[in-house]
Amino acid sequence: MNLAVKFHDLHPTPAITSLRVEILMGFRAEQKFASPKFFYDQRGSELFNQICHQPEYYPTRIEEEILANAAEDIARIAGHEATLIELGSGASRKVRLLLEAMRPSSYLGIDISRDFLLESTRRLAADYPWLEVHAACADFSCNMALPDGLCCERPVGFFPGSSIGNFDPQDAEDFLRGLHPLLPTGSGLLVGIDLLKDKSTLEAAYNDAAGVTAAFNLNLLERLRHELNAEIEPENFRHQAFFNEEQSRIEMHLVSQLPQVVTIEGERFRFLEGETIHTENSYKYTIGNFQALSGRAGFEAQRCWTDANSLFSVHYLKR
Ligand code: AVI
Repeated sequence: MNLAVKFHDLHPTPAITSLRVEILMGFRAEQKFASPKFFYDQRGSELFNQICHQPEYYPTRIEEEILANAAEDIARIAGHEATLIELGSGASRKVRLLLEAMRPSSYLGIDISRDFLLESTRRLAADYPWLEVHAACADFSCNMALPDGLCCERPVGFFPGSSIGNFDPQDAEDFLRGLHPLLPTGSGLLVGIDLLKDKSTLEAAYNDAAGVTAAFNLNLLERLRHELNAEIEPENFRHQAFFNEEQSRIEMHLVSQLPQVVTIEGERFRFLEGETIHTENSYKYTIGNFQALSGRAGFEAQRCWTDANSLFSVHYLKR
């Protein structure tokens, strides 16, 4: 094990307990649903990483372009020697675009997928020997305190990828408010937000031709089979993603291809043909709508960077 990464297990067994409780609750609802945070087991995290390289999935490519162009500007506004805290750090790829310009004193990656987190923070520590690297396995959608022993004088939050778009707007506001203990008054938060745009570009991004997003969505059912001993056949479901204009969100569903009964932990769930499990919402904002939302949550908009086609935006907010 590379001791260069200081690992903090904030919740020893968060995922499995909440997986069981939350999946059963979601399957009992009239519109069956599952939280998108359950996509991210090891395989799901790998598939998400592949999604980010699909030609139709513009958010990653464009956000990286914005971050690379704005890195010096971001460093000027966020300052040097910060503790950079990445929420949902995944492959810890985008942060690399900021490290040389920002020269933070330490980095804390927080992610729900333990093995994936360890792998990516170890790589980061190896590539940036001057950086103190910490990793914490946690569900960042729950209120969280900093790990003991992490000195955090100048915290700067980093929440890229428009992951905040996976919360309903009210939950997004509550989530930002919940970051106050982590980011005290005066600290900064850098957030990536996908922007509202034409339906065809949005729908193509969630229906890539190579079928990676479909595999990512269906992998949730594999996870239920392996971790909850669910009797459920992934091939009896298909991926669906569409833009709901009224709600300004992409919705992802798993559509039952036939009338069927699935069993989870001995409980039976009946599906009609065409009935769906709603697995994800991905809200799309205008710059003004997002700034208003973050303002209500106690974060003041300081700067916003976007690309030439206004596909994506990166915001620096101040507490
Ligand atoms: C992580 N999150 C911001 C992605 C999104 O675009 O909502 C997850 C994703 N789902 C399907 N493709 C990507």
